[in-house]
Amino acid sequence: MSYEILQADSGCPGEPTPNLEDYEQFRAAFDWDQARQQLARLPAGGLNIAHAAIDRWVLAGCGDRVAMRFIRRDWERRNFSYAELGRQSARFANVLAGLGLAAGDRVFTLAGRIPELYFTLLGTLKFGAVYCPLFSAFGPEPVRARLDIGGGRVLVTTLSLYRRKVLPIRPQLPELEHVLLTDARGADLPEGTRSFAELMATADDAWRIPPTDPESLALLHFTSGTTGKPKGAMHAHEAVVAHYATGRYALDLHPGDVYWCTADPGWVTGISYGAIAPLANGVTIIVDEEEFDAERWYRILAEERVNVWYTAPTAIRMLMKQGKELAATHHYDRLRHLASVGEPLNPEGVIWGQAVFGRPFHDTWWQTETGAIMIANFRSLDVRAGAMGRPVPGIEAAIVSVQRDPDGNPVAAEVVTTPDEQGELALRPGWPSMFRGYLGDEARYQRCFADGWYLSGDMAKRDADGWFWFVGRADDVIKSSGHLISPFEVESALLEHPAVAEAGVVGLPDPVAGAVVKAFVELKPGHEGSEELARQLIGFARKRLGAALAPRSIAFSDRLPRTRSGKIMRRLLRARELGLPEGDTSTLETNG
Ligand code: 6R9
Repeated sequence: MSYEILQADSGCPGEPTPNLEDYEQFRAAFDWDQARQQLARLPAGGLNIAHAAIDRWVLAGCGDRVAMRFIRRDWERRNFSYAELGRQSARFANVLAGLGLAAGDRVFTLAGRIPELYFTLLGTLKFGAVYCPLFSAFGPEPVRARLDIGGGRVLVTTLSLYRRKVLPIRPQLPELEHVLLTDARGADLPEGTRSFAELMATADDAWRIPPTDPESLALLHFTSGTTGKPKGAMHAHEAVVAHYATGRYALDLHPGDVYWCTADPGWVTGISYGAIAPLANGVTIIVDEEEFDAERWYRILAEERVNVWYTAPTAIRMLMKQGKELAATHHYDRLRHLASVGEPLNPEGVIWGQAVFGRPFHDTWWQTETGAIMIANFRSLDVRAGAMGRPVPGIEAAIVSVQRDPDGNPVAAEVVTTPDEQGELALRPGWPSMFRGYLGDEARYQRCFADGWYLSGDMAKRDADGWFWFVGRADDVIKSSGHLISPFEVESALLEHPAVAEAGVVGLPDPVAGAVVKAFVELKPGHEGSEELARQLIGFARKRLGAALAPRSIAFSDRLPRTRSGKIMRRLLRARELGLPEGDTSTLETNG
Protein backbone atom coordinates (compact mmCIF):
# COMPACT_ATOMS: atom_id res chain seq x y z
CA MET A 1 0.00 0.00 0.00
CA SER A 2 1.38 3.43 -0.77
CA TYR A 3 0.34 6.53 1.08
CA GLU A 4 1.67 9.85 2.19
CA ILE A 5 2.84 10.29 5.77
CA LEU A 6 2.49 13.66 7.45
CA GLN A 7 4.72 13.95 10.44
CA ALA A 8 3.19 14.55 13.84
CA ASP A 9 3.58 18.22 14.65
CA SER A 10 6.00 18.98 17.40
CA GLY A 11 3.94 22.02 18.33
CA CYS A 12 4.69 25.71 18.10
CA PRO A 13 6.36 27.38 21.07
CA GLY A 14 3.83 27.99 23.83
CA GLU A 15 1.42 25.34 22.56
CA PRO A 16 0.37 22.67 24.99
CA THR A 17 1.88 19.22 24.45
CA PRO A 18 -0.57 16.53 23.29
CA ASN A 19 -2.72 15.01 26.05
CA LEU A 20 -1.77 11.64 24.68
CA GLU A 21 1.98 11.86 24.28
CA ASP A 22 2.96 8.24 23.80
CA TYR A 23 0.22 6.20 22.15
CA GLU A 24 1.57 2.70 22.85
CA GLN A 25 2.44 3.39 26.45
CA PHE A 26 -0.77 5.20 27.21
CA ARG A 27 -2.90 2.56 25.54
CA ALA A 28 -1.24 -0.22 27.50
CA ALA A 29 -1.88 1.52 30.82
CA PHE A 30 -5.34 2.89 30.10
CA ASP A 31 -8.58 1.65 31.55
CA TRP A 32 -11.98 3.34 31.55
CA ASP A 33 -12.00 3.63 35.33
CA GLN A 34 -9.18 6.10 35.03
CA ALA A 35 -11.37 8.39 32.90
CA ARG A 36 -14.39 7.73 35.10
CA GLN A 37 -12.50 8.98 38.13
CA GLN A 38 -11.63 12.25 36.43
CA LEU A 39 -15.32 13.09 36.21
CA ALA A 40 -16.96 14.23 39.42
CA ARG A 41 -19.74 11.99 40.61
CA LEU A 42 -23.12 13.51 41.23
CA PRO A 43 -23.47 14.88 44.79
CA ALA A 44 -26.81 13.06 45.09
CA GLY A 45 -25.20 9.87 43.78
CA GLY A 46 -24.44 8.31 40.42
CA LEU A 47 -23.32 9.96 37.22
CA ASN A 48 -25.25 12.48 35.13
CA ILE A 49 -24.06 13.88 31.79
CA ALA A 50 -25.31 17.40 32.57
CA HIS A 51 -23.50 17.42 35.90
CA ALA A 52 -20.26 16.24 34.28
CA ALA A 53 -20.64 18.80 31.48
CA ILE A 54 -21.89 21.85 33.38
CA ASP A 55 -22.58 21.80 37.12
CA ARG A 56 -19.27 20.33 38.16
CA TRP A 57 -17.47 23.38 36.73
CA VAL A 58 -19.79 25.72 38.56
CA LEU A 59 -19.30 23.83 41.83
CA ALA A 60 -15.53 23.99 41.29
CA GLY A 61 -15.68 27.80 41.10
CA CYS A 62 -15.23 28.02 37.32
CA GLY A 63 -18.79 29.15 36.59
CA ASP A 64 -17.64 32.40 34.95
CA ARG A 65 -15.78 30.61 32.19
CA VAL A 66 -17.45 30.89 28.78
CA ALA A 67 -19.16 27.61 27.96
CA MET A 68 -20.87 28.60 24.73
CA ARG A 69 -20.24 31.45 22.36
CA PHE A 70 -23.26 31.74 20.13
CA ILE A 71 -22.94 33.49 16.78
CA ARG A 72 -26.23 34.58 15.35
CA ARG A 73 -26.86 34.52 11.61
CA ASP A 74 -26.41 38.34 11.57
CA TRP A 75 -23.03 37.97 13.39
CA GLU A 76 -24.28 39.18 16.76
CA ARG A 77 -22.34 37.18 19.34
CA ARG A 78 -23.46 36.18 22.79
CA ASN A 79 -21.50 34.41 25.51
CA PHE A 80 -23.08 31.95 27.91
CA SER A 81 -20.96 31.12 30.94
CA TYR A 82 -21.00 27.69 32.55
CA ALA A 83 -23.05 29.25 35.37
CA GLU A 84 -25.55 30.68 32.87
CA LEU A 85 -25.93 27.35 31.04
CA GLY A 86 -26.34 25.80 34.47
CA ARG A 87 -29.22 28.16 35.28
CA GLN A 88 -30.90 27.85 31.88
CA SER A 89 -30.77 24.07 31.97
CA ALA A 90 -32.08 24.10 35.56
CA ARG A 91 -34.98 26.23 34.36
CA PHE A 92 -35.76 23.75 31.62
CA ALA A 93 -35.67 20.84 34.09
CA ASN A 94 -38.23 22.78 36.15
CA VAL A 95 -40.32 23.38 33.03
CA LEU A 96 -40.42 19.62 32.44
CA ALA A 97 -41.41 19.02 36.05
CA GLY A 98 -44.19 21.59 35.62
CA LEU A 99 -45.44 19.79 32.52
CA GLY A 100 -45.75 16.63 34.58
CA LEU A 101 -43.01 14.64 32.87
CA ALA A 102 -41.62 11.47 34.42
CA ALA A 103 -38.03 10.19 34.44
CA GLY A 104 -37.31 8.31 31.20
CA ASP A 105 -39.86 10.27 29.11
CA ARG A 106 -38.59 11.45 25.73
CA VAL A 107 -37.94 15.10 24.89
CA PHE A 108 -37.21 15.95 21.24
CA THR A 109 -35.82 18.98 19.48
CA LEU A 110 -36.38 19.86 15.85
CA ALA A 111 -34.16 22.88 15.40
CA GLY A 112 -30.91 24.18 14.01
CA ARG A 113 -28.12 25.59 16.17
CA ILE A 114 -30.01 27.86 18.56
CA PRO A 115 -29.26 28.35 22.29
CA GLU A 116 -32.61 26.84 23.30
CA LEU A 117 -31.51 23.50 21.85
CA TYR A 118 -28.58 23.36 24.28
CA PHE A 119 -30.78 24.40 27.24
CA THR A 120 -33.19 21.61 26.26
CA LEU A 121 -30.45 18.98 25.92
CA LEU A 122 -28.89 19.78 29.29
CA GLY A 123 -32.16 20.45 31.12
CA THR A 124 -33.64 17.17 29.90
CA LEU A 125 -30.62 15.28 31.22
CA LYS A 126 -30.79 17.13 34.54
CA PHE A 127 -34.43 16.19 34.86
CA GLY A 128 -33.72 12.52 34.14
CA ALA A 129 -35.63 12.37 30.86
CA VAL A 130 -34.20 11.16 27.53
CA TYR A 131 -33.11 13.67 24.89
CA CYS A 132 -33.51 13.07 21.15
CA PRO A 133 -32.50 15.55 18.43
CA LEU A 134 -34.01 15.62 14.92
CA PHE A 135 -32.50 17.21 11.82
CA SER A 136 -34.27 20.45 10.95
CA ALA A 137 -33.75 19.47 7.28
CA PHE A 138 -36.07 16.48 7.68
CA GLY A 139 -39.48 16.62 6.02
CA PRO A 140 -42.72 15.73 7.85
CA GLU A 141 -42.47 11.96 7.25
CA PRO A 142 -39.04 11.32 8.85
CA VAL A 143 -40.08 13.62 11.72
CA ARG A 144 -43.30 11.65 12.22
CA ALA A 145 -41.59 8.25 12.07
CA ARG A 146 -38.99 9.20 14.68
CA LEU A 147 -41.38 10.94 17.09
CA ASP A 148 -43.64 7.91 16.81
CA ILE A 149 -40.95 5.27 17.45
CA GLY A 150 -39.43 7.40 20.20
CA GLY A 151 -42.81 8.12 21.83
CA GLY A 152 -41.90 11.81 22.16
CA ARG A 153 -43.96 13.62 24.83
CA VAL A 154 -42.31 17.01 24.42
CA LEU A 155 -41.01 18.69 21.27
CA VAL A 156 -39.04 21.93 21.23
CA THR A 157 -39.02 23.61 17.81
CA THR A 158 -39.50 26.92 16.01
CA LEU A 159 -42.71 28.40 14.63
CA SER A 160 -41.72 27.94 11.00
CA LEU A 161 -40.51 24.35 11.45
CA TYR A 162 -43.67 23.56 13.40
CA ARG A 163 -45.91 24.92 10.64
CA ARG A 164 -44.07 23.15 7.81
CA LYS A 165 -43.08 19.84 9.37
CA VAL A 166 -45.07 19.05 12.48
CA LEU A 167 -48.54 20.49 11.96
CA PRO A 168 -49.34 18.17 8.99
CA ILE A 169 -48.49 15.05 11.02
CA ARG A 170 -49.51 16.14 14.52
CA PRO A 171 -52.85 14.26 14.44
CA GLN A 172 -50.87 11.02 13.94
CA LEU A 173 -48.87 11.58 17.12
CA PRO A 174 -51.21 11.10 20.08
CA GLU A 175 -48.30 10.73 22.52
CA LEU A 176 -46.90 14.16 21.66
CA GLU A 177 -48.47 16.26 24.39
CA HIS A 178 -46.38 19.40 24.52
CA VAL A 179 -44.96 21.45 21.68
CA LEU A 180 -42.84 24.39 22.84
CA LEU A 181 -41.94 27.08 20.31
CA THR A 182 -38.73 29.03 20.81
CA ASP A 183 -39.70 32.08 18.75
CA ALA A 184 -43.40 32.65 19.30
CA ARG A 185 -45.44 33.90 22.23
CA GLY A 186 -48.88 35.14 23.12
CA ALA A 187 -51.24 35.57 20.18
CA ASP A 188 -48.64 34.24 17.70
CA LEU A 189 -48.80 30.74 19.16
CA PRO A 190 -50.65 28.23 16.99
CA GLU A 191 -53.25 26.16 18.78
CA GLY A 192 -51.75 23.31 20.77
CA THR A 193 -48.34 24.96 21.26
CA ARG A 194 -46.76 26.91 24.10
CA SER A 195 -44.04 29.49 24.36
CA PHE A 196 -40.63 28.16 25.38
CA ALA A 197 -39.60 31.63 26.58
CA GLU A 198 -42.69 32.16 28.69
CA LEU A 199 -42.34 28.81 30.41
CA MET A 200 -38.65 29.44 31.04
CA ALA A 201 -39.29 32.94 32.42
CA THR A 202 -41.48 31.67 35.22
CA ALA A 203 -39.40 28.58 36.03
CA ASP A 204 -36.97 28.46 38.96
CA ASP A 205 -33.31 28.60 37.94
CA ALA A 206 -32.20 26.17 40.63
CA TRP A 207 -32.56 22.42 40.24
CA ARG A 208 -31.04 19.61 42.22
CA ILE A 209 -30.19 16.76 39.83
CA PRO A 210 -31.73 13.61 41.29
CA PRO A 211 -29.50 10.58 41.91
CA THR A 212 -28.75 9.19 38.44
CA ASP A 213 -27.91 5.56 37.76
CA PRO A 214 -25.09 5.69 35.16
CA GLU A 215 -26.96 2.99 33.28
CA SER A 216 -30.18 5.00 32.99
CA LEU A 217 -31.01 6.22 29.49
CA ALA A 218 -29.95 9.71 28.53
CA LEU A 219 -29.82 10.03 24.75
CA LEU A 220 -31.72 8.62 21.82
CA HIS A 221 -30.13 9.04 18.38
CA PHE A 222 -31.85 7.83 15.26
CA THR A 223 -29.86 6.12 12.57
CA SER A 224 -30.69 4.34 9.35
CA GLY A 225 -30.59 0.74 8.25
CA THR A 226 -31.12 -0.86 4.88
CA THR A 227 -34.52 -2.28 5.74
CA GLY A 228 -37.36 -1.38 8.06
CA LYS A 229 -37.94 1.65 10.22
CA PRO A 230 -35.32 4.10 11.48
CA LYS A 231 -33.40 2.70 14.43
CA GLY A 232 -33.30 4.60 17.71
CA ALA A 233 -29.90 3.94 19.29
CA MET A 234 -30.13 4.30 23.07
CA HIS A 235 -27.28 5.71 25.16
CA ALA A 236 -26.84 5.85 28.93
CA HIS A 237 -25.44 8.61 31.18
CA GLU A 238 -22.29 6.49 31.45
CA ALA A 239 -21.52 7.53 27.83
CA VAL A 240 -20.10 10.80 29.13
CA VAL A 241 -17.02 8.90 30.32
CA ALA A 242 -16.18 8.13 26.67
CA HIS A 243 -17.20 11.61 25.47
CA TYR A 244 -14.88 13.16 28.01
CA ALA A 245 -11.96 10.81 27.38
CA THR A 246 -12.11 11.00 23.59
CA GLY A 247 -12.48 14.80 23.74
CA ARG A 248 -9.30 14.81 25.77
CA TYR A 249 -7.21 12.20 23.97
CA ALA A 250 -8.54 12.10 20.39
CA LEU A 251 -9.49 15.78 19.93
CA ASP A 252 -6.75 16.94 22.29
CA LEU A 253 -8.92 19.45 24.17
CA HIS A 254 -7.04 21.53 26.74
CA PRO A 255 -8.42 23.88 29.41
CA GLY A 256 -8.94 27.35 27.98
CA ASP A 257 -9.41 26.06 24.41
CA VAL A 258 -11.88 27.51 21.95
CA TYR A 259 -13.41 24.59 20.12
CA TRP A 260 -15.63 24.49 17.06
CA CYS A 261 -17.61 21.49 15.91
CA THR A 262 -19.52 22.31 12.75
CA ALA A 263 -21.88 19.31 12.90
CA ASP A 264 -25.64 19.75 12.78
CA PRO A 265 -27.17 19.09 16.22
CA GLY A 266 -29.65 16.71 14.55
CA TRP A 267 -26.70 14.35 14.08
CA VAL A 268 -25.04 12.37 16.85
CA THR A 269 -21.81 14.32 16.25
CA GLY A 270 -23.55 17.64 16.93
CA ILE A 271 -24.55 16.44 20.39
CA SER A 272 -21.68 14.18 21.48
CA TYR A 273 -18.95 16.46 20.12
CA GLY A 274 -20.91 19.67 19.51
CA ALA A 275 -21.81 19.88 23.20
CA ILE A 276 -21.11 17.04 25.64
CA ALA A 277 -17.44 16.13 25.03
CA PRO A 278 -16.15 19.72 24.92
CA LEU A 279 -18.23 20.88 27.91
CA ALA A 280 -17.13 17.85 29.92
CA ASN A 281 -13.60 19.08 29.17
CA GLY A 282 -14.43 22.60 30.34
CA VAL A 283 -13.66 24.40 27.07
CA THR A 284 -15.55 27.10 25.15
CA ILE A 285 -17.72 25.88 22.30
CA ILE A 286 -18.51 27.99 19.26
CA VAL A 287 -22.08 27.58 18.07
CA ASP A 288 -22.78 29.18 14.70
CA GLU A 289 -26.42 29.47 13.71
CA GLU A 290 -25.61 29.69 9.99
CA GLU A 291 -25.14 26.80 7.58
CA PHE A 292 -21.95 26.21 5.59
CA ASP A 293 -20.43 29.33 4.07
CA ALA A 294 -16.73 29.24 3.20
CA GLU A 295 -16.04 32.93 3.81
CA ARG A 296 -17.91 32.91 7.09
CA TRP A 297 -16.11 29.80 8.27
CA TYR A 298 -12.65 31.25 7.65
CA ARG A 299 -13.69 34.40 9.46
CA ILE A 300 -14.96 32.41 12.45
CA LEU A 301 -11.81 30.26 12.64
CA ALA A 302 -9.66 33.39 12.66
CA GLU A 303 -11.73 35.88 14.68
CA GLU A 304 -12.78 33.41 17.34
CA ARG A 305 -9.20 32.12 17.58
CA VAL A 306 -10.36 28.55 17.32
CA ASN A 307 -7.84 26.05 18.73
CA VAL A 308 -9.52 22.77 17.88
CA TRP A 309 -11.81 22.28 14.89
CA TYR A 310 -13.94 19.20 14.24
CA THR A 311 -15.62 19.07 10.84
CA ALA A 312 -16.57 16.68 8.03
CA PRO A 313 -15.18 15.62 4.64
CA THR A 314 -18.02 17.16 2.62
CA ALA A 315 -17.34 20.54 4.23
CA ILE A 316 -13.59 20.15 3.67
CA ARG A 317 -14.20 19.36 -0.01
CA MET A 318 -16.47 22.40 -0.33
CA LEU A 319 -13.74 24.59 1.17
CA MET A 320 -11.17 23.04 -1.18
CA LYS A 321 -13.40 23.84 -4.14
CA GLN A 322 -13.31 27.52 -3.29
CA GLY A 323 -9.54 27.57 -3.51
CA LYS A 324 -6.61 28.33 -1.25
CA GLU A 325 -6.76 32.07 -1.97
CA LEU A 326 -9.98 32.50 0.00
CA ALA A 327 -8.45 30.70 2.96
CA ALA A 328 -5.40 32.97 2.77
CA THR A 329 -7.49 36.06 3.59
CA HIS A 330 -7.17 35.24 7.30
CA HIS A 331 -4.60 34.03 9.82
CA TYR A 332 -5.27 30.97 11.91
CA ASP A 333 -2.43 31.22 14.36
CA ARG A 334 -4.39 29.66 17.23
CA LEU A 335 -5.46 26.58 15.31
CA ARG A 336 -3.75 23.57 16.88
CA HIS A 337 -5.75 20.50 15.90
CA LEU A 338 -7.99 19.71 12.91
CA ALA A 339 -10.19 16.64 12.89
CA SER A 340 -12.83 15.13 10.62
CA VAL A 341 -15.60 12.55 10.85
CA GLY A 342 -18.57 11.08 9.09
CA GLU A 343 -17.33 9.88 5.73
CA PRO A 344 -14.09 8.74 4.18
CA LEU A 345 -11.60 11.60 4.20
CA ASN A 346 -9.60 11.57 0.98
CA PRO A 347 -5.82 11.95 1.28
CA GLU A 348 -6.13 15.20 -0.72
CA GLY A 349 -8.22 16.65 2.11
CA VAL A 350 -5.68 15.67 4.75
CA ILE A 351 -2.87 17.26 2.77
CA TRP A 352 -4.88 20.35 1.90
CA GLY A 353 -5.25 20.99 5.65
CA GLN A 354 -1.48 20.96 5.94
CA ALA A 355 -1.08 23.38 3.02
CA VAL A 356 -3.73 25.86 4.15
CA PHE A 357 -3.66 25.70 7.95
CA GLY A 358 -0.21 24.22 8.51
CA ARG A 359 -1.84 21.14 10.08
CA PRO A 360 -3.24 18.02 8.47
CA PHE A 361 -6.82 16.96 9.09
CA HIS A 362 -6.96 14.05 11.52
CA ASP A 363 -9.58 11.54 10.45
CA THR A 364 -11.68 9.90 13.16
CA TRP A 365 -14.14 7.02 12.80
CA TRP A 366 -17.21 6.18 14.83
CA GLN A 367 -20.97 5.64 14.53
CA THR A 368 -24.24 6.55 16.18
CA GLU A 369 -24.08 3.13 17.83
CA THR A 370 -20.56 3.54 19.24
CA GLY A 371 -21.53 6.91 20.75
CA ALA A 372 -17.97 8.21 20.71
CA ILE A 373 -14.79 8.17 18.62
CA MET A 374 -13.39 4.63 18.32
CA ILE A 375 -10.56 5.06 15.82
CA ALA A 376 -8.53 8.21 15.33
CA ASN A 377 -5.42 9.82 14.00
CA PHE A 378 -3.82 11.24 17.14
CA ARG A 379 -2.00 14.53 17.38
CA SER A 380 1.13 12.83 18.71
CA LEU A 381 1.28 10.28 15.87
CA ASP A 382 2.21 10.69 12.22
CA VAL A 383 -0.85 10.94 10.00
CA ARG A 384 -1.20 8.34 7.28
CA ALA A 385 -3.20 10.23 4.68
CA GLY A 386 -6.33 8.23 3.84
CA ALA A 387 -6.32 6.05 6.98
CA MET A 388 -8.98 6.34 9.68
CA GLY A 389 -6.31 5.95 12.35
CA ARG A 390 -5.72 3.67 15.32
CA PRO A 391 -8.09 2.52 18.07
CA VAL A 392 -8.72 4.91 20.95
CA PRO A 393 -7.19 3.71 24.24
CA GLY A 394 -9.74 1.41 25.87
CA ILE A 395 -11.05 0.18 22.49
CA GLU A 396 -10.26 -3.17 20.96
CA ALA A 397 -10.90 -3.14 17.20
CA ALA A 398 -10.41 -5.91 14.66
CA ILE A 399 -11.11 -6.92 11.11
CA VAL A 400 -13.35 -9.97 11.11
CA SER A 401 -14.70 -12.29 8.52
CA VAL A 402 -18.42 -12.75 9.17
CA GLN A 403 -20.55 -15.71 8.26
CA ARG A 404 -24.21 -14.94 7.77
CA ASP A 405 -27.29 -17.14 7.45
CA PRO A 406 -29.50 -16.77 4.36
CA ASP A 407 -31.49 -14.00 6.14
CA GLY A 408 -28.33 -12.02 6.65
CA ASN A 409 -28.03 -12.67 10.39
CA PRO A 410 -24.43 -13.07 11.52
CA VAL A 411 -23.69 -16.50 12.89
CA ALA A 412 -19.91 -16.41 13.30
CA ALA A 413 -17.10 -13.88 13.22
CA GLU A 414 -13.45 -14.81 12.89
CA VAL A 415 -10.61 -12.35 13.33
CA VAL A 416 -8.59 -11.73 10.17
CA THR A 417 -4.94 -11.60 11.17
CA THR A 418 -3.34 -11.07 7.77
CA PRO A 419 -2.49 -7.39 7.32
CA ASP A 420 -4.27 -5.47 4.55
CA GLU A 421 -6.92 -8.12 4.17
CA GLN A 422 -10.44 -6.82 3.83
CA GLY A 423 -13.17 -7.73 6.32
CA GLU A 424 -15.81 -6.18 8.55
CA LEU A 425 -14.70 -3.69 11.16
CA ALA A 426 -15.64 -5.06 14.59
CA LEU A 427 -15.27 -3.81 18.16
CA ARG A 428 -15.15 -5.66 21.46
CA PRO A 429 -18.25 -4.48 23.43
CA GLY A 430 -18.00 -2.91 26.85
CA TRP A 431 -16.90 0.71 26.36
CA PRO A 432 -18.98 3.36 28.19
CA SER A 433 -20.73 4.94 25.18
CA MET A 434 -21.65 1.65 23.54
CA PHE A 435 -25.36 1.81 22.59
CA ARG A 436 -27.61 -0.12 24.95
CA GLY A 437 -30.04 -1.22 22.25
CA TYR A 438 -32.38 -0.01 19.51
CA LEU A 439 -35.55 1.30 21.11
CA GLY A 440 -38.29 -1.29 20.76
CA ASP A 441 -36.23 -3.54 18.47
CA GLU A 442 -34.24 -6.08 20.45
CA ALA A 443 -33.95 -8.44 17.46
CA ARG A 444 -32.17 -5.84 15.38
CA TYR A 445 -29.79 -5.14 18.24
CA GLN A 446 -28.94 -8.81 18.57
CA ARG A 447 -28.15 -8.93 14.87
CA CYS A 448 -25.21 -6.57 15.48
CA PHE A 449 -23.20 -9.19 17.36
CA ALA A 450 -21.37 -12.43 16.67
CA ASP A 451 -18.78 -14.32 18.69
CA GLY A 452 -18.41 -11.53 21.21
CA TRP A 453 -17.87 -8.78 18.61
CA TYR A 454 -19.99 -5.77 17.75
CA LEU A 455 -20.17 -5.69 13.94
CA SER A 456 -20.05 -2.17 12.54
CA GLY A 457 -21.43 -2.81 9.06
CA ASP A 458 -18.33 -1.15 7.58
CA MET A 459 -15.74 -2.98 5.52
CA ALA A 460 -12.16 -2.06 6.34
CA LYS A 461 -8.54 -3.22 6.43
CA ARG A 462 -5.86 -3.08 9.09
CA ASP A 463 -2.28 -2.55 8.00
CA ALA A 464 0.75 -4.26 9.53
CA ASP A 465 1.30 -1.33 11.94
CA GLY A 466 -2.27 -1.26 13.24
CA TRP A 467 -3.76 1.60 11.21
CA PHE A 468 -7.32 1.04 10.00
CA TRP A 469 -8.39 1.89 6.42
CA PHE A 470 -11.99 2.32 5.32
CA VAL A 471 -13.16 0.27 2.34
CA GLY A 472 -16.94 0.77 2.13
CA ARG A 473 -20.25 -0.15 3.68
CA ALA A 474 -21.15 -3.82 4.04
CA ASP A 475 -24.80 -2.90 3.43
CA ASP A 476 -26.77 -0.53 1.17
CA VAL A 477 -26.91 2.43 3.55
CA ILE A 478 -25.98 5.70 1.81
CA LYS A 479 -23.77 8.45 3.27
CA SER A 480 -24.51 11.72 1.51
CA SER A 481 -22.97 14.94 2.85
CA GLY A 482 -22.50 13.08 6.13
CA HIS A 483 -26.18 12.10 6.34
CA LEU A 484 -26.74 8.40 6.84
CA ILE A 485 -29.66 7.65 4.54
CA SER A 486 -31.76 4.53 4.54
CA PRO A 487 -32.63 3.53 0.97
CA PHE A 488 -35.71 1.88 2.47
CA GLU A 489 -37.02 5.16 3.86
CA VAL A 490 -36.64 6.86 0.47
CA GLU A 491 -38.20 3.91 -1.37
CA SER A 492 -41.17 3.92 1.04
CA ALA A 493 -41.84 7.59 0.35
CA LEU A 494 -41.70 7.07 -3.42
CA LEU A 495 -44.06 4.11 -3.16
CA GLU A 496 -46.72 6.44 -1.78
CA HIS A 497 -46.89 8.14 -5.17
CA PRO A 498 -49.81 6.79 -7.21
CA ALA A 499 -47.65 6.16 -10.31
CA VAL A 500 -44.93 4.14 -8.52
CA ALA A 501 -45.05 0.34 -8.38
CA GLU A 502 -41.52 -0.39 -7.12
CA ALA A 503 -38.47 1.65 -6.25
CA GLY A 504 -34.80 0.85 -5.68
CA VAL A 505 -32.63 3.55 -4.16
CA VAL A 506 -28.83 3.67 -4.28
CA GLY A 507 -25.98 6.08 -3.61
CA LEU A 508 -23.79 7.14 -6.54
CA PRO A 509 -20.34 8.64 -6.06
CA ASP A 510 -20.16 12.43 -5.96
CA PRO A 511 -16.94 14.45 -5.74
CA VAL A 512 -18.27 16.78 -3.02
CA ALA A 513 -21.12 15.05 -1.15
CA GLY A 514 -19.39 11.66 -1.20
CA ALA A 515 -22.58 10.10 -2.55
CA VAL A 516 -25.87 11.31 -3.99
CA VAL A 517 -29.19 9.50 -3.90
CA LYS A 518 -30.58 8.05 -7.13
CA ALA A 519 -33.89 6.22 -7.40
CA PHE A 520 -34.80 3.60 -9.97
CA VAL A 521 -38.52 3.41 -10.39
CA GLU A 522 -40.86 0.85 -11.90
CA LEU A 523 -44.19 2.44 -12.83
CA LYS A 524 -47.69 1.11 -12.45
CA PRO A 525 -49.50 0.12 -15.65
CA GLY A 526 -50.91 3.13 -17.44
CA HIS A 527 -48.00 5.42 -16.48
CA GLU A 528 -45.22 6.46 -18.79
CA GLY A 529 -41.77 7.55 -17.64
CA SER A 530 -40.92 11.13 -18.65
CA GLU A 531 -38.77 14.02 -17.53
CA GLU A 532 -41.87 15.70 -16.21
CA LEU A 533 -42.81 12.66 -14.09
CA ALA A 534 -39.23 12.41 -12.80
CA ARG A 535 -39.41 16.04 -11.68
CA GLN A 536 -42.78 15.40 -10.06
CA LEU A 537 -41.45 12.38 -8.16
CA ILE A 538 -38.43 14.31 -6.89
CA GLY A 539 -40.74 17.11 -5.74
CA PHE A 540 -43.03 14.57 -4.09
CA ALA A 541 -40.13 12.95 -2.23
CA ARG A 542 -38.71 16.32 -1.19
CA LYS A 543 -41.99 17.38 0.32
CA ARG A 544 -42.23 14.23 2.38
CA LEU A 545 -38.59 13.58 3.25
CA GLY A 546 -36.95 16.99 3.08
CA ALA A 547 -34.10 18.00 0.80
CA ALA A 548 -31.47 16.05 2.76
CA LEU A 549 -32.99 12.63 2.04
CA ALA A 550 -34.82 13.07 -1.29
CA PRO A 551 -33.31 11.59 -4.47
CA ARG A 552 -31.39 13.92 -6.78
CA SER A 553 -32.27 11.94 -9.88
CA ILE A 554 -34.75 9.32 -11.03
CA ALA A 555 -34.51 6.67 -13.72
CA PHE A 556 -37.39 4.55 -14.96
CA SER A 557 -37.12 0.86 -15.54
CA ASP A 558 -39.60 -1.71 -16.86
CA ARG A 559 -38.43 -4.32 -14.42
CA LEU A 560 -36.06 -3.72 -11.51
CA PRO A 561 -33.61 -6.56 -10.74
CA ARG A 562 -34.98 -8.65 -7.86
CA THR A 563 -33.85 -11.62 -5.88
CA ARG A 564 -35.91 -14.77 -6.17
CA SER A 565 -37.54 -13.81 -2.89
CA GLY A 566 -38.61 -10.51 -4.47
CA LYS A 567 -36.16 -8.05 -2.86
CA ILE A 568 -34.89 -5.28 -5.11
CA MET A 569 -31.16 -5.82 -5.73
CA ARG A 570 -29.82 -2.36 -5.05
CA ARG A 571 -26.25 -3.51 -5.38
CA LEU A 572 -26.92 -4.61 -8.94
CA LEU A 573 -28.64 -1.34 -9.82
CA ARG A 574 -25.59 0.47 -8.61
CA ALA A 575 -23.12 -1.79 -10.40
CA ARG A 576 -25.03 -1.47 -13.67
CA GLU A 577 -25.25 2.31 -13.35
CA LEU A 578 -21.52 2.59 -12.74
CA GLY A 579 -20.46 -0.09 -15.19
CA LEU A 580 -18.95 -2.20 -12.40
CA PRO A 581 -18.79 -5.98 -12.26
CA GLU A 582 -22.18 -7.36 -11.26
CA GLY A 583 -20.73 -9.72 -8.65
CA ASP A 584 -22.70 -12.67 -7.36
CA THR A 585 -26.05 -12.75 -9.15
CA SER A 586 -26.96 -16.30 -8.20
CA THR A 587 -30.01 -15.13 -6.28
CA LEU A 588 -31.24 -12.94 -9.16
CA GLU A 589 -34.68 -13.89 -10.41
CA THR A 590 -34.74 -14.86 -14.04
CA ASN A 591 -37.22 -12.98 -16.13
CA GLY A 592 -39.81 -14.89 -18.10
C1 6R9 B 1 -20.30 9.70 13.60
C2 6R9 B 1 -21.06 9.15 12.45
C3 6R9 B 1 -21.62 6.09 10.75
C4 6R9 B 1 -21.05 5.64 9.41
C5 6R9 B 1 -19.96 4.63 9.56
C6 6R9 B 1 -19.21 4.82 8.24
C7 6R9 B 1 -19.29 6.32 8.03
C8 6R9 B 1 -18.01 7.66 9.77
C9 6R9 B 1 -16.03 7.68 8.89
C10 6R9 B 1 -16.89 6.95 8.04
C11 6R9 B 1 -15.15 6.52 6.59
C12 6R9 B 1 -14.66 7.81 8.50
N1 6R9 B 1 -18.10 6.97 8.61
N2 6R9 B 1 -16.76 8.11 9.95
N3 6R9 B 1 -16.45 6.37 6.90
N4 6R9 B 1 -14.27 7.21 7.36
N5 6R9 B 1 -13.77 8.49 9.25
O1 6R9 B 1 -20.69 9.36 11.32
O2 6R9 B 1 -22.17 8.42 12.74
O3 6R9 B 1 -24.05 8.96 11.14
O4 6R9 B 1 -24.02 6.83 12.52
O5 6R9 B 1 -22.52 7.15 10.56
O6 6R9 B 1 -20.45 6.74 8.73
O7 6R9 B 1 -19.88 4.14 7.21
O8 6R9 B 1 -20.47 3.34 9.73
P1 6R9 B 1 -23.28 7.85 11.76
